[in-house]
Amino acid sequence: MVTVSLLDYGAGNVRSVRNALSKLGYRVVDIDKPEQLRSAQVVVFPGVGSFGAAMSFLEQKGFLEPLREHVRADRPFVGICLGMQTLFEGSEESPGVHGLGVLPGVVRRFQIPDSAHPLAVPQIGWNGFAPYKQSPALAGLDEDSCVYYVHSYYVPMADELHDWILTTTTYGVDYVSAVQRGNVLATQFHPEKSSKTGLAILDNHLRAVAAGAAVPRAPPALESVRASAQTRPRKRVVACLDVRTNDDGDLVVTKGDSYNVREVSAAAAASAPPGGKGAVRNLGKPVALASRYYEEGADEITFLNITGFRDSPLGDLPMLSLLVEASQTLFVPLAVGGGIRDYVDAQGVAHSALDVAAAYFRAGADKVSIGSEAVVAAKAYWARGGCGDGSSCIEQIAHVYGRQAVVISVDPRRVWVDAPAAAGAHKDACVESPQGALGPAGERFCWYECTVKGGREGSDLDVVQLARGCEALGAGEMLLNSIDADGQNRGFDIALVSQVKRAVTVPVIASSGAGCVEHFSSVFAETDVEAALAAGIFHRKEVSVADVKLHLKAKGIAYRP
Ligand code: 1PR
Repeated sequence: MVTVSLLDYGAGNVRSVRNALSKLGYRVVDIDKPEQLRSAQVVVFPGVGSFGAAMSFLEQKGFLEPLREHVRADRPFVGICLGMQTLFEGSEESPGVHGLGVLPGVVRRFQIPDSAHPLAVPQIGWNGFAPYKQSPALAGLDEDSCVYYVHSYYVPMADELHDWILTTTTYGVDYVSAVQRGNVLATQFHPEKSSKTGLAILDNHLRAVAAGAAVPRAPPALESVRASAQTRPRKRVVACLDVRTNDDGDLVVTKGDSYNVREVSAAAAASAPPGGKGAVRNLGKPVALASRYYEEGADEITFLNITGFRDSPLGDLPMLSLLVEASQTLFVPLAVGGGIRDYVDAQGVAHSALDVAAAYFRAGADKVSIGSEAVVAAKAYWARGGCGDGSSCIEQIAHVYGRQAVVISVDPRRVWVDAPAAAGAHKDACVESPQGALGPAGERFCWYECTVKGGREGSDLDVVQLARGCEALGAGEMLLNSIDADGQNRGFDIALVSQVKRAVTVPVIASSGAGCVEHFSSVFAETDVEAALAAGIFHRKEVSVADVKLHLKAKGIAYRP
């Protein structure tokens, strides 16, 4: 059995790399000392966080020289994401910080989106990889294969990299998405999050290394390094599981209508005690449902602890054990939300939002989504005149884990007005008759108020203010729900989605209201969102994730097969 030594410095989700390697049958041990690195059979370095933080970790632990020697000596190595970038001389992410310098060149930042470069930064999602040369690592993969990327910085094409480049990818620019020479492989994408394709790349390389046969075929004759073929980012289909305990204390996936998750049928009302409520709807067990969505081809899975605002987030719900279990078998990105905030537990011990997020990352989450606290943070940001002060949970989590790990879960509700002027400070954020709807008194305009505590309380913040404020504080993505559209099966609120998408440069996930496959193609055709999420139709088996993919294919929308 091959033993793989993992260079884990505790930032972000390294559990998934461990899980992927174990699933493939490798023995995984941790590297804690430079001597272990020197004697390691195979080293895997899944860098997470920022370039500067990764380099300072390597330096403090005395790993810089042993790692350089390991790669220069062509000993078996897999670098992932930042684990690839640190091989270079430096990065625009951390000016002045030296990389390992075993490969020439400096890592660059993607352009901030503008009309010439409309793609969101960070790149979060699935994209292709075009082989620049043939390698055992890519054996058996077809040309439509996709892998998962999460990054704001990239390795530019350069002639000096000619004999290193393994694959190239297009995201506004053509860049180097994997390098390989002999036993050393490093990928910008996350194989451990790239479903069966990613696991195949890891396994292919490690098997080839063990057989002494990892050497790729020679690259094409050098004229000037050019991308091998253009690739396309794919629209993501996300399955969401709202999780809570029911009245019997069981952890269940539930689903509401406009956020009411209790039965409201006449029969349920009749059986409820006087003044009581219908039972919490139970649509299944979280990990079993998530596994079904993974097999059906979900590009990402989101778990929301929908009562996290009122309970002790880490104590009252077994979200952590749920993540630990899910990440053992689901090799796509996992997001978790609910209760990311400072709190004091039943024993009087204080926990910060960063502690909660850290526990989620260690348990297997790739991203955390912040709801109620994001409203608090954005209000404070605007109250300071549009400045951060480092104290918000968004800033703190983004600082340690990177902005791509911080999603804002927005819970907006329509506020109807006769005319934009009646919306006061929100007049510029008014839209007319979203999806042809009118207010209860026939009002033609509305703005979207951000709510907290799962819609139980309103705020004087509109979605544009929330999205812009949170982006400025360091959020990397918006998960845009709609209390009005939730569970209605009438389609996404396109006016809302367009408004938020126009307001930010980070990726946006449209959520709430999907009732059929056509709603997915509409939201992708009518807005620029990167992803669309659904819950109810998947849980009730009215539509499968695979049905959505087939429909996107028929409509010519780029999707992950
Ligand atoms: O405020 O940071 O503790 O986070 C609480 C989280 O729980 C937020 O992400 C919030 O959106 C979520 N949440 C709170 N209450 C509810 C509820 O339903 N009563 N669920 C809730 C939000 C919306 C989506 C749903 C889509 C798609 N549910 O999760 O999956 O609307 O549904 P559909 O396709 O069936 O229409 P914090």
